[in-house]
Amino acid sequence: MADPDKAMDDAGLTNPRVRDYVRHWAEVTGADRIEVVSAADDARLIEEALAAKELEPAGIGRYYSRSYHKDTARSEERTIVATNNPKDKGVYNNWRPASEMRPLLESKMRGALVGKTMYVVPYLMAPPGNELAPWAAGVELTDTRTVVLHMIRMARVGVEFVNDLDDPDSFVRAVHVTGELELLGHGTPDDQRYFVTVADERTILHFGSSYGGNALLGKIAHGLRQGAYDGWDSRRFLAEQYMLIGIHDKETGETYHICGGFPSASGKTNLAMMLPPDALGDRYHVSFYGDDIAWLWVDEESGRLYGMNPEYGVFGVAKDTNETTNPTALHSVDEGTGAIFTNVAYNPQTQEVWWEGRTPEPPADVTGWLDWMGAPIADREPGDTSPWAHPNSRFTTTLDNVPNIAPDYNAASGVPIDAIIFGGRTRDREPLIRAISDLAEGVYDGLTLGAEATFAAEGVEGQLRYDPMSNRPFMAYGEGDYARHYLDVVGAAKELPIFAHVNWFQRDPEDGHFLWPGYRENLRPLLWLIQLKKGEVTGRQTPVGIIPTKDELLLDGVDITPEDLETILSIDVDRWKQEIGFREEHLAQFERMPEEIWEAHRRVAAALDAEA
Ligand code: OXD
Ligand code: MN
Repeated sequence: MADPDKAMDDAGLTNPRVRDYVRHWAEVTGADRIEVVSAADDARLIEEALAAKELEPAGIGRYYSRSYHKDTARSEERTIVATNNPKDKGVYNNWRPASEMRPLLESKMRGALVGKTMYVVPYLMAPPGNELAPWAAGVELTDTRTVVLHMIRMARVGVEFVNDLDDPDSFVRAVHVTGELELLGHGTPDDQRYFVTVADERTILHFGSSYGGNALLGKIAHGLRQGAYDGWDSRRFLAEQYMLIGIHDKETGETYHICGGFPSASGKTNLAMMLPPDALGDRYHVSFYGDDIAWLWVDEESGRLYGMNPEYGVFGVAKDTNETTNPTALHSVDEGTGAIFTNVAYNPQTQEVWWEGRTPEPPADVTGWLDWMGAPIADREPGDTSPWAHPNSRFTTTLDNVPNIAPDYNAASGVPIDAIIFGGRTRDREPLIRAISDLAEGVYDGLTLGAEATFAAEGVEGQLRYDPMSNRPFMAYGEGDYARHYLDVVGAAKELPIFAHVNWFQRDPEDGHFLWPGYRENLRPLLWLIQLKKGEVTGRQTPVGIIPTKDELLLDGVDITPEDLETILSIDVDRWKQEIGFREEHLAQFERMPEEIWEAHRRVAAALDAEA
């Protein structure tokens, strides 16, 4: 058995409540060794991980890791929010009683670290000194060194973030035990994996995975689920799966901040890392704050809505990241950045990595290349076209490696939010952008956000898989209460942000081509949105929001036909009426949906009827 007190003394971990917690779990898990980690341990831990073959070199100052082949993604069906109050049950949060989950997880974790090291990772999910920092401290206990290395990249890590808390008890207790991955019955009726947030006890207990989305507990479990619950419980803030960017106008010297949610595979990371199109680059600069999480609150002094990215890094999907889609991401994982790649294809002879969409064709010379499971590509049967990299393969890198990181990303104050945008992946109906200035209509729009089902078999043709605010997998409490809280937090701002819905993915019904070129050009509708908020343009009112006129969009240098432009700036009233029916069913599932949201729904429906 380890000596937790000695390990904590040596590391200068003084918070008495943290010490109690570490002692408790050292005893439960039976860990042989305890190691308290800070960011300064990174180089040593990297060396140890290389020596143990948990990592392999991917060029100078970059690393490669491979996970167990069934452990490559978040598992939504195994993810549970537990509390002591059955009223917290929602449609999406997979609620269970805390009294059932806590003992179950303790029993799974009991004795699980005999012969192993328990790493103690104190972290902060906020810029230091931020107004929400009291909800941002946590201590992850994990048995996996590569999880520690990811946490050091994704969160601020060190004992200084928990030693001097105003309330020494106000940290999230986040316990991660990987378990014997081969024996967990992935996807069978006897699945042993449990990813539980006991939200009203501020305790996260994750058993059965070392994949980032399940194992980096600061990120999704604390940064989203626990953060959302705390924000509601305290009535102070929102924790959202949003990207956050700044747009700087070099001519006027002003900077605008936009945050927003996009369901998976709708281009959120690419948007967050966007460069301005060449024609606008002299005037505008886009800066990156974050690609995945924003916490939002009203700043008391200015009365404005503020936002910050609680994370310290990017855990991005590698697939389709290339010079066109996201050159910024490629530079953020250059040699020397300390980036870690997971489940991409790897060539141990040349130390190169590759993933689908990195280049149009895979490397022509397959010598030495291994697919994400470690199988040589050269041994494949002719005609085997299975991907070299896992579709959810990832890169992990810290924020300051991102070339256009905002200069004030670490500022305690956070930044004022000018606009909140939602964007799905929709092949028809949704115009390029529609702006909404009414709060309830904006929140209603977020609640009815969705993405097209990927395969027709998954749903009715033309019907979305709804993903309210892109938070469906992270909802911590009931959706009606969530809507109420969203209205209250944002509604308390003296100057409301403008809302908008964007869609980069409309297609031609005949030949399927994308009507809008996307990527860097996406800055143009966002600039229009800012101009609209400032009263510099008026747009055209439609039943579902204000859309730009052709002349208002800065279109110099854009490759688009007049017909395609016409389509993405118009509203298909019949398709929208069909959508209203789907929305009604979607919203009706949720208890306690505020009347303001239903009124917004009826207003939009009536405006569409009047249009017909
Ligand atoms: C996610 C992620 O799974 O950000 O959404 O990794
Ligand atoms: Mn995400």
